Amino acid sequence: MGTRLYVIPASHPATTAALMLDFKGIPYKRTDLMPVVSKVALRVVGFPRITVPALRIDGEKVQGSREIARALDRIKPDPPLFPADPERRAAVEDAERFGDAELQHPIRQLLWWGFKHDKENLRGYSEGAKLGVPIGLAIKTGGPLVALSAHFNEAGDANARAALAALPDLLDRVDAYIADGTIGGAEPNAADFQIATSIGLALTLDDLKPMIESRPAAALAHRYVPNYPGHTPPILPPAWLPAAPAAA
Ligand SMILES: N[C@@H](CCC(=O)N[C@@H](CS)C(=O)NCC(=O)O)C(=O)O
Repeated sequence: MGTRLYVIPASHPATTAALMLDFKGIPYKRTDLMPVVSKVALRVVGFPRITVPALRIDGEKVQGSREIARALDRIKPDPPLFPADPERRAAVEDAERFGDAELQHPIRQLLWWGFKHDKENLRGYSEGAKLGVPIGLAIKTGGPLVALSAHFNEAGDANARAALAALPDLLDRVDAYIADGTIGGAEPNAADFQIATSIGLALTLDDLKPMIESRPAAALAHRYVPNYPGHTPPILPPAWLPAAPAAA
């Protein structure tokens, strides 16, 4: 049985799983799912949970970016996604957990807040995806799915604003992991792939770019996801955004 990765186009953890499969040199087929519809589709094909990434490999069903990292290392140990040294492994696992549990979601919420306010932006994020319907039609009729996704991701004004306010500290954490060598080293590890995709996705939002682009975090994203699909032109209320530094 072949390897198949189930994704939602431009999903950052799904991109993490794709990068890890490529790193391992494991060929796979990709199934693109529409948000919300994905929840039902994943259950129909036998996954226990309702989120992507979901991977079918060697007859096993593995779901979640962190679970997939461990399954791939078990199935094909070389090249490794985690260092052999226990202390270094613990540091990578800490950074990976941070990327999954703390960094992913605020960026997801800002993205869905943006789609809720202009669903036309979905087009770029779906580039190259095979959704079973023409993308123009999916966008035209996609209002209810966007509203539901924004709802499921709790991407209302208050949470989007809180996500934006949290971003500088989250980016400081990423820069600190790079500075102490946990990520950003010569060889990538699971935390590199986990974190780079969230930063890559954040960089597709013009409103977030100024907060990120001069940071080491941006270089990490350019290295691993140089062509992250999608673009959200300025859309957040200016009052939410940090003031631009005064001209000298
Ligand atoms: N922390 C999980 C995140 C999984 C997750 O929330 N994935 C989103 C896409 S980024 C999803 O499947 N959402 C379902 C939907 O939008 O309907 C992981 O890294 O695997």
